Amino acid sequence: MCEHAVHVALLPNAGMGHLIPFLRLADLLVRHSCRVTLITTKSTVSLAESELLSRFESSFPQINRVDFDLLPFDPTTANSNDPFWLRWESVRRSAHLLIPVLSSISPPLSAFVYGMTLISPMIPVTEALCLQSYILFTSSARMFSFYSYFPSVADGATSASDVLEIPGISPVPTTSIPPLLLVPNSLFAKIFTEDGRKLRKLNGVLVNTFEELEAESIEALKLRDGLPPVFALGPFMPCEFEKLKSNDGDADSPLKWLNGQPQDSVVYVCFGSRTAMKREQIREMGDGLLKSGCRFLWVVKVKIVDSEEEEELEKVVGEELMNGLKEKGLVVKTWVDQKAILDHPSIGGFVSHCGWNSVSEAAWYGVRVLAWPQHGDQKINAEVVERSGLGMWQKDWGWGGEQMVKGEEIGKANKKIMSTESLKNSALCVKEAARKAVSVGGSCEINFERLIEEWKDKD
Ligand code: UDP
Ligand code: G50
Repeated sequence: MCEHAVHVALLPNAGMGHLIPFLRLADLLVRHSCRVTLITTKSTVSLAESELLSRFESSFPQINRVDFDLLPFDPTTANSNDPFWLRWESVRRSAHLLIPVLSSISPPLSAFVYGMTLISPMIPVTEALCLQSYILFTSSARMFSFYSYFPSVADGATSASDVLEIPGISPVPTTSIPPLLLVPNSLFAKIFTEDGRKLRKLNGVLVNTFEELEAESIEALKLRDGLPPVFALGPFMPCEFEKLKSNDGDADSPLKWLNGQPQDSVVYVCFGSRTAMKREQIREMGDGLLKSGCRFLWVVKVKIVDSEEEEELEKVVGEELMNGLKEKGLVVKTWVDQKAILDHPSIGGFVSHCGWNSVSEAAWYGVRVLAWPQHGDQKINAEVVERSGLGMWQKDWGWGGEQMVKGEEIGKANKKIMSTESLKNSALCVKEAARKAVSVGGSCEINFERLIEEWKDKD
């Protein structure tokens, strides 16, 4: 690699939903001849993260890995039971420790790209070092539109109504607003608003999206005053290093099981890396899968962090239901290789919480989605799913845990996504557009070159 190559440091937030897109970005940067330094905390919150990092490290020996030593845990600032939130908070508190770390990286950095929840603490760091400051926004451009507009909502600039009018995009129903933002004085709302006000201090925002999936939001962001340039670099492609090794030989390996199923016959059910469902809802889901009459591959999650997953599936799902389920499908509680599953010809539909990585992967593989947003940004992402033709959204199910959705209804909705030909075709059109975006001369390539030129100019 030449001495003057662009050198970028990456600092992902905790959680697979953040780490995965950061590592895919690292892969993209390397393929564009950039030098990459990856900054990570010594220990990760979940086992899935540390395993992925070690696979990544073996695939990219040329990538420089730097440890970020956090300040000791301070129980007085603990404000949540969610281990990922606790980690985010402690990374924010430790941000200033990065000043000597970043300044000693050699060759000197052209830019620093960090996670979207770290804006306020990282700006003084990059200012102190005169370093170009970028975030990777790991959700949709629609969510970024909402995020960047939200401070004016918090200031009371908009009147109470059923929808939020954001310039240039279709209105966001107030029922789609992340619930934590509506909790008075919540720390989440405070950080979200405080950071949102500082966006103009950034040099740019990178988003894993593409024109054909989110034309409306991407266009609107170009026209909004007071925002840094937004680079739509997606879709980020699933990478080789993500491939799981240990499970491949297992008798119940999902991929082996899928090999025995007819084409386009299986519904894949998975709610991402950190969304646990209540037991009663898990049982209704099982009942629904049976009632749908479809084949299915169901990843059950009862705890937020993987390593805590100790309980027998029979106990969680119920023995009787579990026996019935075994006839028509496969139920697992381990981490699965989602990209390989979505790529499998037997998969027809995807019941998803609409975490943005899952939406982006469904788009990449052209798998139609039944959206069941559970919390956070997921309803706003589900709006993208619906509008783009990637899938359908059963809006009356509400947020996860808001109401008990009965098996009967889940069964009906599953049948519908599997049997609606127009949905199948529109999801395949999204796939075609996704592939076009990353092809030579596509939008991903064009925007990436623009970004790298910007970094070179400022070197
Ligand atoms: N994922 C996976 N196996 C699992 C669960 C999740 O590979 O068993 C991956 C999935 O492919 C996606 C990421 O983990 O890339 C989850 O990110 P997403 O944004 O969909 O949801 P989050 O976990 O952040 O809620
Ligand atoms: C996770 C979550 C709730 C939630 C979100 C999550 C988002 C994403 C956007 O990712 O809304 C975002 C979150 C925090 C932030 C900036 C941007 O500081 O559990 O709402």
